[in-house]
Amino acid sequence: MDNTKLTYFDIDGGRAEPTRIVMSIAGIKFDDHRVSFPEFGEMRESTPLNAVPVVAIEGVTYTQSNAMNRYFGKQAGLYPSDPWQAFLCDEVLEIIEDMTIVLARTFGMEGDELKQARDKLVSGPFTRCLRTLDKRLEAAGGEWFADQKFSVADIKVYLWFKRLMSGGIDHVPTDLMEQIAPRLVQYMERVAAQPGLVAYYEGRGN
Ligand SMILES: N[C@@H](CCC(=O)N[C@@H](CS)C(=O)NCC(=O)O)C(=O)O
Repeated sequence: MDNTKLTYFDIDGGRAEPTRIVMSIAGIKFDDHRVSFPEFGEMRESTPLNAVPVVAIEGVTYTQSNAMNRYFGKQAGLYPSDPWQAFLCDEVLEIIEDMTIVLARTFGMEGDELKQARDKLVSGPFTRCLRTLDKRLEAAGGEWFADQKFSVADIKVYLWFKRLMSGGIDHVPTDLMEQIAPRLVQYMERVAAQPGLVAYYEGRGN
């Protein structure tokens, strides 16, 4: 599928980053179209839901990052064929989507308002998310979230927590995972060492 164009912000993260990696692992040649925030402002209304990421396939523009993760994930061998394992994979994808939504609500806040909102996220949804993922990982055998192997769910979890605890999201402690679900720290290292991920970032020069 050479006629594929993925449009998203020019950041190595966010909602499109798992899709970029999955497409690269699948060996799909695509136009990695990166736009600045002002450019997004100009093109926003030309997208179906006034949002990115969007993927144009054979000239038709589609939305929804997790649909992209599943579709390209199947082509990369990173999405379970067994229905139950697919459910476990999907649950994790959607948990991270929920976390993305609640975090996005705090963008644009400042000062005390921002601190209060972020503190609430840390003690509420982010803590619940970490506890739930810790349980799920243990129940799935301790290494991967689904199918006993590396999947799109692992890519999504890894990228989300890497960014969340990078120190770049104000008022979110960088040791949050260590505090709440220390077993996941080792999991993060396992995902970071996956050859597909390593090759993708080597190819990007970082
Ligand atoms: N459910 C959609 C959500 C897309 C979404 O909300 N994208 C954000 C950026 S990550 C956006 O474009 N928001 C509109 C805006 O900022 O004006 C998906 O997963 O692709």
